[in-house]
Amino acid sequence: MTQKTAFITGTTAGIGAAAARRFTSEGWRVIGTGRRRERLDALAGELGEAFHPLELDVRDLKAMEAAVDALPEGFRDIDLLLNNAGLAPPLATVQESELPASLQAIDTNITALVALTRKLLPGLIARKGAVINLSSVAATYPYRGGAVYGGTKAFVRQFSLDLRADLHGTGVRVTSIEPGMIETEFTLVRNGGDQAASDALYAGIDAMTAEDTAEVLHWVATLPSHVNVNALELMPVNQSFAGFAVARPS
Ligand code: NDP
Ligand code: 8X3
Repeated sequence: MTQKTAFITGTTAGIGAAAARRFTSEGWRVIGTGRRRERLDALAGELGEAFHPLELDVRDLKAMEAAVDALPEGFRDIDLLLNNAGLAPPLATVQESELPASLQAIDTNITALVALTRKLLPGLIARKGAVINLSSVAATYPYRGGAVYGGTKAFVRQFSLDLRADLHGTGVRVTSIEPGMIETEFTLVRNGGDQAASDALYAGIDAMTAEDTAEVLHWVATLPSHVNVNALELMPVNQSFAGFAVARPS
């Protein structure tokens, strides 16, 4: 079997790091991005020659395109784009939210994802590759304080489905992965580095792990090439649904 190559954004933590480990352990080459150089170096030390680190803020579209154009021999033929880098602004109603945090999430979760996908599509079409996008249950189930995050993930879900239509007949597969609670640095970032708040959210619920998610991502990527998973929703058993909120103004 010829060695395949995955381009994974956000490999310095959480799902992306676990996916980089999982795909390289299965014989793939992985290009992994992130802003934190020391974490990329540590991962490169761990994974060896199969891993090509790219220190990159995905919101810097020019730098991202230049980095793709400068990929070394052996990492140019990309079979899988895993759009994983992303974050949530702090939980806040829109009326109480800070605009810069919202814009950061929109730029990262939407703009960068669209730009990188567009950049890599010619090669993915030529190789009949695949695109897997990290959406979220927040794309489908609204919750108070999550409008911008949920909005970005609804975009990712719909973009994935429409991209399938654009790629009709090319053999390129596209999947929207829509998980619930996975214990990563996601909540730490959302809460501005408050480890206690993150620990409290995940305490006692047996949340999904980054490795659980990497298992699903690898499964989707290695299904027979005539099978397309359009969208896949996942939750830990201990997370489900709440009812509608009803106000009774007096
Ligand atoms: P983590 O915070 O653990 O990891 C996020 C990764 O994204 C890091 O590697 C970070 O790298 C990278 N990243 C963030 N912003 C940028 C940027 N501007 N440029 C480059 N890289 C960036 O979170 P998760 O692993 O949990 O999240 C991964 C994806 O999964 C996200 O899209 C998230 O929305 C989604 N998701 C997460 C869920 C969860 O419960 N954890 C549930 C559903 C979806 P660095 O900071 O080094 O740049
Ligand atoms: C985040 C999923 O369930 O933590 O994408 O809001 S959840």
